[in-house]
Amino acid sequence: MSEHKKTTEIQENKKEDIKEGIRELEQIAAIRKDMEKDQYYLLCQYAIGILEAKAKIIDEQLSMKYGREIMRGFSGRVKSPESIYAKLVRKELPTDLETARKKLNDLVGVRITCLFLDDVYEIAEILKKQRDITLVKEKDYIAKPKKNGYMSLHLIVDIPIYFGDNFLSKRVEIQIRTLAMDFWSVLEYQLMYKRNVSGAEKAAKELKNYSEEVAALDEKMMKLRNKIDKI
Ligand code: 0O2
Repeated sequence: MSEHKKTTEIQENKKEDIKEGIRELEQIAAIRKDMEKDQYYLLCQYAIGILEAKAKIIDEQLSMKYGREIMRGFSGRVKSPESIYAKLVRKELPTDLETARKKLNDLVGVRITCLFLDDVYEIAEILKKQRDITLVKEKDYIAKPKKNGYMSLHLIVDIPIYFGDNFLSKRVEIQIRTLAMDFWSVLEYQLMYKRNVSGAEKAAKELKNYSEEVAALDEKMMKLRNKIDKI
């Protein structure tokens, strides 16, 4: 290929990349605009607030039952337009909020962290029994960790929101995991952004091994706690 042809091709590719970048930004802006309609954020925050109140009560209930600390953290987030867009692209779906509302389960997400492995399951059981919570899907990445080693219990639920004269159902993803699993996933999340960088593959392997160590440690700590309880 002649030098001139090569330069023209590079310039054409650059133009295409810029056009693609602009299209992407426009679609993210459209998602953001739609999220600003119909009190979307307020209703999502409302759902997070309801689950936070439930988590607080469960924490107190179990703390009284066992005479020890149960939960260590609660956080909630509304998925950002950028993250919605990226997930829709990953799933090869149309990149608009309407599709996201139909197809993504984690537009609203809450995370509960606790000290011990059995607490994860007890918290989940209590939540599942609540009359106003409808379980849509349960994913036990503790019993069956993801390929990369990710561990967490995910409950996809629908909860009712009463808002003025209106009633609607809001889907929320509840992630419940131990502190050790949470600590692990923070590092894995950072690694996700460095996937194709040199050294990332080696780090991913090391992290996968640590996931097994986390699982073993969680198990040992729970057994030790039981022994200490009997002393
Ligand atoms: P972000 O940025 O946290 O929002 P589904 O259609 O429900 O079957 P989905 O939603 O991909 O498919 O389900 P999954 O695998 O349960 O993932 C939901 C969320 O769990 C993710 O949201 C992450 O928050 C978390 N998660 C899942 N897998 C991993 C993992 O390997 N590492 C870490 N660190 N977190 C994970 P997002 O949208 O991917 O990310």
